[in-house]
Amino acid sequence: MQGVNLSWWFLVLLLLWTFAVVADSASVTSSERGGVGRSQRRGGGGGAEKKKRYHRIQHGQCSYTFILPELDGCQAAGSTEQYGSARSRTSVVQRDSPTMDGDWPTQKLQHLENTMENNTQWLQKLESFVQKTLRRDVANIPSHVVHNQTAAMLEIGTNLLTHTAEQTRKLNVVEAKVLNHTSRIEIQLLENSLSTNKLEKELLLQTSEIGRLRDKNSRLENKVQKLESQQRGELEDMRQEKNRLQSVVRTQMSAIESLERQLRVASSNNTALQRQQALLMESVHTLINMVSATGSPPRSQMWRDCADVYKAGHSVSGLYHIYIGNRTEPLQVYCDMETDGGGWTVFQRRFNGSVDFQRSWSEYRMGFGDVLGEHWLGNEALHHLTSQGQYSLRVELRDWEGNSAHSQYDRFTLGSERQQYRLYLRGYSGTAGRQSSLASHGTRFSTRDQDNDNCDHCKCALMLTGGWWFDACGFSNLNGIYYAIGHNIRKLNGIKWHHFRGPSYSLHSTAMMARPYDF
Ligand SMILES: *[C@@H]1O[C@H](CO)[C@@H](O)[C@H](O)[C@H]1NC(C)=O
Ligand SMILES: *[C@@H]1O[C@H](CO)[C@@H](O)[C@H](O)[C@H]1NC(C)=O
Ligand SMILES: *[C@@H]1O[C@H](CO)[C@@H](O)[C@H](O)[C@H]1NC(C)=O
Ligand SMILES: *[C@@H]1O[C@H](CO)[C@@H](O)[C@H](O)[C@H]1NC(C)=O
Ligand SMILES: *[C@@H]1O[C@H](CO)[C@@H](O)[C@H](O)[C@H]1NC(C)=O
Ligand SMILES: *[C@@H]1O[C@H](CO)[C@@H](O)[C@H](O)[C@H]1NC(C)=O
Ligand SMILES: [Ca+2]
Repeated sequence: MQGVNLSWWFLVLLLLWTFAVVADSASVTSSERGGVGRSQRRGGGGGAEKKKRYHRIQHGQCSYTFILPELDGCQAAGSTEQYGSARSRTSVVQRDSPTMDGDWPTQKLQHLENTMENNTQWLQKLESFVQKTLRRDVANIPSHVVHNQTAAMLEIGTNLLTHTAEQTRKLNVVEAKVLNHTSRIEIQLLENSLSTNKLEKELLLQTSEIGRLRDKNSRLENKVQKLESQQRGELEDMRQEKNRLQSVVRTQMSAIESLERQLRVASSNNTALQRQQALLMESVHTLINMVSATGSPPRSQMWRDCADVYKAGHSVSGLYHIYIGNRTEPLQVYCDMETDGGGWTVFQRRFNGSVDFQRSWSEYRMGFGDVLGEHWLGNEALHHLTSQGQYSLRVELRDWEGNSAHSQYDRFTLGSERQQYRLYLRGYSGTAGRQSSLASHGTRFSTRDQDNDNCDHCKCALMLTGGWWFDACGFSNLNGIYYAIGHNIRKLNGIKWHHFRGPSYSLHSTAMMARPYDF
C-alpha cells in the first residue's frame, strides 16, 4: 500500500525533472558549447555537483536511490508552464533565424517539437494508466508484483530520459547550425550593407560630381551663349559697315563715272579751243604778211589799243598789233579780253619769275621780256598810249594762297621821258586795300641808274630793285625780285603791294593794264 504510493510520487518527480532538463537545454546559447555535455553529466548523476538532491526509496529488501538537480523556482504544478516557456524560447530562436533559407531548421525544430509533444502525451497517458492500475490493484497486488512494476517503470523512465537527452543534443546541434547559418547570413548582410554603404557613398559622390558637371556645363553654356550673342552683334556691325562701304564705293563709282564724262567733255572742249587758237594765229600771220607786203594798212584797220581790237570783234585774249599815236610802226601787245569786260592793253605781267626785272633806264623805256609771257611793254609806248585820250589803270594781283585782288584808277597818265615818266592817278577803287598803294600825284620813274625818287639820302631802286615810281620809297613795287613760294615772306625787295599783303610779302602774279576811261 505504501510502496504503490511511493512509486507514483516518484514518477511525478521524474516527469518534473525531465521537463526541467528540456527547458534548461533549450536556453543554452550557441556560445555555450558544453551545454549538451553538462546536461548529460546531470543526467548521468555525477556526485560532485553542488545543487543536487538525493532521494532514497525503500521497498522491502530493495532500495532505490535517485539523484536530482535542484531547480530554482521549479514547482510541480508549473511543469506545463515551464515547458511552455521553453517552447516560446525555441520559437524566439526560430524568430531570430533569418526568414530566407530558414525552412530546413524550422522544419527540423517543428519535427522535434512534435516528438516532444508526442512524448508528453505518451507520458500523460502512461501516468493516467498507472494511476488507474494502482487504484484498481492496490488492495490485492502482492509486494513483489509491485516491486516488478516499479522496476519496469523505472526502466521505462530511464529509457525516456536517455531519449530526451538525445533529442536535446540534437536540438542543440540544430540550434548551433541555425545560429551559424544566421551569423553567416548576418555577416553576409553586414558585408552587403557595407558594400551598399560604399555604393551609396559612391553614388553620392557621383551625384555631386554630376551636379558639379551640370553646373560647369550650365556655366559653359551661358558663356557660349554670351559669346554667340557677342559674335552675332559683331557680325551685325560688320555687315552694316560692309553695307556702308558698299554704298560709299557705289557713290564713288558714280562720281568717277561723272568725272570721266566731264573729262571727255573738257578734252573735246580743249581740242576745240586749240583749233580756234590755230585759226587765230593763221589770221594774225596773214595780217602781218599783208602789212609787210602792202605797207601801211588802211586807216580803218589801225587799232590804237586793245579796246579798238575788242570793238572790232576780237574777244579772245592774246597777241595783237596796234598803232599807238601817229606812229606808222605796229606794236605787238597782249590784250586781256576777259577781265572786267575785256579791252585791256597789258603793259606789265609777272607770274613765274622767268624774266629778270633788274633792268636799266633805257630797257624800261623800250620794254623787255616776252609779250606772251612776262614782260614790260615800255615807258615810251605807255606815255604815247595814255596821251591818246583818257585812260584808266587796272592792277591785278594774286598771292601764294590763291587770293586775287585788284586796284583800279579811273584816270591814268604817264608823262614823257623829259618828265621822267611822271605818274598821274585819280579815282582809286578796288579790293587790294582801301587805300592806294601807289603815290598818286607826280611820282617820277626811277631805275638803278636813274634816281628820281623822293628819298633825299637813298636810292630806292637800288634798295628795292627794279624800276618803279618810287616815292620815299612808297608802298609798292611790282617790279621787284620774284621770290618762289616758301621764300616770299619777310622780303622787302620782293613784289610788293602794301595794302594787299603787307610791306614784306612778295606776291605770286601781277598784271598792269590800261583801257580808255569811256570804254
Ligand atoms: C506523434 O504522434 C502522432 C499521433 O499521435 C503520430 O502520427 C506521429 O508520427 C508521432 N510522431 C513521432 C515523431 O513519433
Ligand atoms: C517478478 O519478476 C521476476 C523476475 O523478473 C519473475 O521471475 C517473476 O515471475 C515476477 N513475478 C510476477 C508475479 O510477475
Ligand atoms: C559554420 O559551419 C561551417 C560549415 O557549414 C563551418 O565551416 C564553420 O566553422 C561554422 N562556423 C561556426 C561559427 O560554427
Ligand atoms: C565747252 O564747255 C562749255 C561750258 O564750259 C559748254 O557750254 C560747251 O558746249 C562745251 N563745248 C564742247 C564742244 O563741248
Ligand atoms: C597825230 O596826227 C594828227 C594829224 O594827223 C594830229 O592832229 C595829232 O595831234 C597827232 N597826235 C600825236 C599824238 O602826235
Ligand atoms: C614761265 O611761263 C612761260 C610762259 O608760259 C614759260 O614759257 C616759261 O617756261 C615759264 N618759266 C618757268 C620758270 O616756269
Ligand atoms: Ca633818292
